[in-house]
Amino acid sequence: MSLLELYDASLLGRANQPALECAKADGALLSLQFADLETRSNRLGRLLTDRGLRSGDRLAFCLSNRVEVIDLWLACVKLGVIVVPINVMYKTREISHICADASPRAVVTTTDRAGDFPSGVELWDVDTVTALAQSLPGDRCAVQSRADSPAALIYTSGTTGVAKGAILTHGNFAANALSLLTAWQITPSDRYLAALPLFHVHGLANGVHCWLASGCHMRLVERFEASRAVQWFEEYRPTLFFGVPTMYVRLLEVPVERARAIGAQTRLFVSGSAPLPASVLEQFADAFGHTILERYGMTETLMNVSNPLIGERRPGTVGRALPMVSVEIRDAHHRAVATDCVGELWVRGPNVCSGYWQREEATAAAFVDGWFGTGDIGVMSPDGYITLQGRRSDLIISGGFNIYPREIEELLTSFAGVHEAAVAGQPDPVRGEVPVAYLVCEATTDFAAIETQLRQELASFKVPRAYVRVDALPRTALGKVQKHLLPSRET
Ligand code: MLC
Ligand code: AMP
Repeated sequence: MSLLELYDASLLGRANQPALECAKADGALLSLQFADLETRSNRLGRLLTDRGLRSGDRLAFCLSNRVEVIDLWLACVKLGVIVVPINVMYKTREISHICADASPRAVVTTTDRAGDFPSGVELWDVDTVTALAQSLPGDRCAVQSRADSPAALIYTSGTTGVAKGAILTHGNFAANALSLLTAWQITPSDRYLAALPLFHVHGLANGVHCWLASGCHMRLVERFEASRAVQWFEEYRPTLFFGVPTMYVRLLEVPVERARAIGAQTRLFVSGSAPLPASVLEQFADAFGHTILERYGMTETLMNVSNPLIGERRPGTVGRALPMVSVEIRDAHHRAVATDCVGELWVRGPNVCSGYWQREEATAAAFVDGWFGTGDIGVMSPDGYITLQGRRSDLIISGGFNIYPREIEELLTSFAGVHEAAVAGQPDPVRGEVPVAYLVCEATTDFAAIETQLRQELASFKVPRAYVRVDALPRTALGKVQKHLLPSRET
């Protein structure tokens, strides 16, 4: 099945229903029906075809949330073109790696970002592309994709710190959408407030797909801003909100009476991408009158596990396996462990990616007999609820964005005078964790200079919040750094 057939229930079946609203450049609200999205993406599809893009080619985008990302996604799905989202916060170094690895035909972006791209990468200005497409025919031109046709390469890192493109197929996105629609009972009468970035699977595979597959209404905002969130909730009156824990922490600042009123009009608040602290769940329930529904997924697998819509949302757990998804907790020898015993989560189902782009070894290492090893450690209760307890690999999640310490450590040790470096996550009440760098270095090492350089090479959320000079890194007899023994520190 092509994703297009799933979307057609709304694109064609609900053509004259309101579909989407978002702010235009002048601040006025742009309202579109599903038929408008169909026409806009057909026109863009013509332009992409005229520019030589064909099924299987890659096209990247590096954009904040805006309607053109939706146009681009729909046009590419229709043409079988593989979309490569790039995090807008990435700097030249990070972008260069993705462009070299995915070799997109072009990157759709804004002119102010041109300096962040390596030479040789073709850049298309989003406004120019949109304006040119407007004069092209609006009738549909689509190829037949299959469930196993790649729809997107979404970059995510392993322990090596080198980002790999997870190949997500039409079938992966379709299965994920159908699973969530069923589990969370999303219907055309829902109203979804979309504040998650569309360059990650939480915003794209869950948000956009629950919207398109249900034919509900979506309000798209450029990015989550705590100071504007109350206004969005009060004006738009969403029934659905998906967020990372940091967004819920920010929403706790909403005055209690307004929080109650927002809670009364909202049907479902979902959290994922990082652990939701039990204290936030409790405080949110007190203020908004809702127990946030926590679920668990990852880029490579989309959504695996969810607390139930109806039934017990058990605090501290991520719930039970979603429809169509098999989850097993295994020991290091791939044997399933008993309930209440700790092990690694392995998953299998139509939601799991087909592998990593042009990385046969990494793909082979990730799968055993069709099961995908998530690297997440947890336990399953006798009634199937899963509690996550950590990760097999070194990962910091800050505000829902993943940070691989190894990437930062390699940069740090490239500075003159830095002999050894370890980057560890330090608890943070808002972002969950923030990175802190521990350095074995010369007395003359200038942390300010290191920070300036890192800011040019890394997305801001990866830049350490503090630098700590240590005499030596605590290591095991085998030389592995014991990060839990590093001194904690006020940032
Ligand atoms: C954050 N920043 C952005 C941005 N979001 N910059 C540009 N575009 C965006 N969309 C930058 C800010 O400029 C700032 O930079 C820093 O991040 C913090 O911003 P803030 O305004 O202080 O926001 P805050 O209230 O802390 O909230 C941050 C946040 C953001 C929640 C809005 O962290 C966010 O959007 N997180 C979502 C991540 C996500 O979608 N993850 C899903 C991955 S998929 P500076 O320079 O001040 O640091 C996955 C699988 C799964 O994990 O299970 O879902
Ligand atoms: P990403 O690589 O960005 O897709 O991040 C996926 C990782 O986020 C998972 O492997 C988990 O470690 C983490 N994650 C996602 N959802 C949750 C959750 N609800 N609680 C804890 N960790 C989560």
